Amino acid sequence: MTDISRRQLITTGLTVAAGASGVVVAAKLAQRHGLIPPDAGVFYGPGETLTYAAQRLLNRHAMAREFSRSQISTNPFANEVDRLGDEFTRMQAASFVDWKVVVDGMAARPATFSLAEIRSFPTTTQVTMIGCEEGWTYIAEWTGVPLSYILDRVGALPPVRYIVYRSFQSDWWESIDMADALHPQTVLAHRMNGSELPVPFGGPVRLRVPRQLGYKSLKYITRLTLTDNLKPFGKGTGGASSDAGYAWYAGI
Ligand SMILES: Nc1nc2c(c(=O)[nH]1)N[C@H]1C(S)=C(S)[C@@H](COP(=O)(O)O)O[C@H]1N2
Ligand SMILES: [Mo]
Repeated sequence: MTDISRRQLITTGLTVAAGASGVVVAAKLAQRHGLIPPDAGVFYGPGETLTYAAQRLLNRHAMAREFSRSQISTNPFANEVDRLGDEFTRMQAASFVDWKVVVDGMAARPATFSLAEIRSFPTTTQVTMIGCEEGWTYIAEWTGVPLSYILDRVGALPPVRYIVYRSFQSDWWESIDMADALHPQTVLAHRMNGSELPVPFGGPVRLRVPRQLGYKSLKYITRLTLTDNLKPFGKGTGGASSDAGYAWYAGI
């Protein structure tokens, strides 16, 4: 079954289960579980909310498809990024010894981790596909620290509902909810295909969110902020992409 027909089935199933006024009931259910995407009412109607809520309620633990090593793309396409600038070049020349990832917001023990510390944390490895909204995809092996490990380490407080993550490129920032943040395949990736993550692919460290489209897999991660409210960030829709009109929830 394709992802699209599977998604339609889940949405239909939720609507049927909810009865004749399915959409209304499902919307209430979604509200109760905090499953209204932050961009609802800006660019999306009840249909988008229902898809997001249906995925969240029924599909929360589903794994992104994993591939075998023989399926790894031989010529992966690194999407072009804007100029990273002199400070980045200087850090790159020094093997990113000065690279830091700040973890702040609703944490019992906010922390700043060096790249060396991040590399010393436990890792998982996945062979997954990344896909751009523009249509191209590639398969690669990513190794990284589960985001759940970082959240546990800093003592994420119970009200946290979203993780806002930021890039060295200040106009690139995104957020995910806790279902994705705690998902076992969501990792702070620092290796790709058995080597240190190359700069064109987001090195020294990128967030891999394989359950969502490529634009949620932010490169050059510098900061993770734990929050219960996305309104204070940017235009309040939860990310640079959603502020610009793309879906905040880019589930695949
Ligand atoms: N910091 C930063 N992160 C980014 C981007 C970017 O330009 N800058 N592009 C995004 C988009 S649109 C996609 S599709 C993926 C592309 O990942 P790739 O370069 O590994 O192909 O990275 C995402 N992360
Ligand atoms: Mo993209």
